[in-house]
Amino acid sequence: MSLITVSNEDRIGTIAFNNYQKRNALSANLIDEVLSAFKTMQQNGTRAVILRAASYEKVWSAGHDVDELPQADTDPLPYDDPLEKLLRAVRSFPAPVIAMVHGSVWGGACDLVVNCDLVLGDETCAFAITPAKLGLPYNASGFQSFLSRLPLNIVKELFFTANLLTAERVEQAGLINEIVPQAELESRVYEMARTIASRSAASISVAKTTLNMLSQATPLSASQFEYIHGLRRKVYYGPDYHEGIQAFLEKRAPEFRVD
Ligand code: KFV
Repeated sequence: MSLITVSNEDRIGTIAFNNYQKRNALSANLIDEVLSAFKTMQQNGTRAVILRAASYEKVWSAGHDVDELPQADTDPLPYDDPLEKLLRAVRSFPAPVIAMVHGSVWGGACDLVVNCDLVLGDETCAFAITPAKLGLPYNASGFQSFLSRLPLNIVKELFFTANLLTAERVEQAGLINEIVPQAELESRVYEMARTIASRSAASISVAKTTLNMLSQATPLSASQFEYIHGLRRKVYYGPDYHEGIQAFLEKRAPEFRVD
């Protein structure tokens, strides 16, 4: 059974997560379906894509499928991880991708939202980034995406507390373009997509590529990158990551060592 629904009308594509049983977790299978939908939409000359959940529920997406994370001693977020492939597909799609968010957004799904070009949410939307609950070392490209969108202190609050940030706070911080009342969310998102579709596709495509490159530009040297990667390696080989994943799988709170 399909884990997403896909539609396309007037060159506006819609990709909707449809696996609420698993809180729309971003499993490899779900991501495969999304990647294939993006490919078809690119071939069809789609002018804007809306990424949403199929129905209005409490959770928009629970993020990376934790069951598919390695349990220890392996980089949990390598370059070829399905989530990383999805983020690159959103960034490289030649037309804008708009996230339409009702409900809570967790972990890697927050990364997905900040990689979308535009984000509209309603008063129920809230964002939590939870690697500190899993003892997981987040990757540099992920931090960079958050930093290109949010002030450093907000990124730190999200990563250090793993608490949900409410709609009002994420709007103030600039993570989303606009909070819209729930009853108007869908019409506002599709209206924005129609406006984009009426403008020059060539102009928008080059604007997206250039803005993404400029906002991701970084002076990090190769040796600094390797230093960071070495720090990450210590964490995913260490006891916190092992304990964090086990605790999630056993549905209990993690007990991280305090020494
Ligand atoms: N991965 C795998 N399974 C998940 C999942 C996830 N991220 N989130 C939920 N599930 C499963 C859960 O195990 C349960 O399965 C079902 O979905 C419903 O979840 O076989 P089961 O027992 O039916 P519940 O019962 O927990 O749902 P609810 O009470 O509505 O709570 C929703 C929510 C989202 C608050 C809770 O499920 C939750 O805290 N999920 C984990 C959220 C999270 O920490 N996500 C970040 C994952 S790590 C990540 O994305 C990355 C990239 N990272 O670096 O850390």
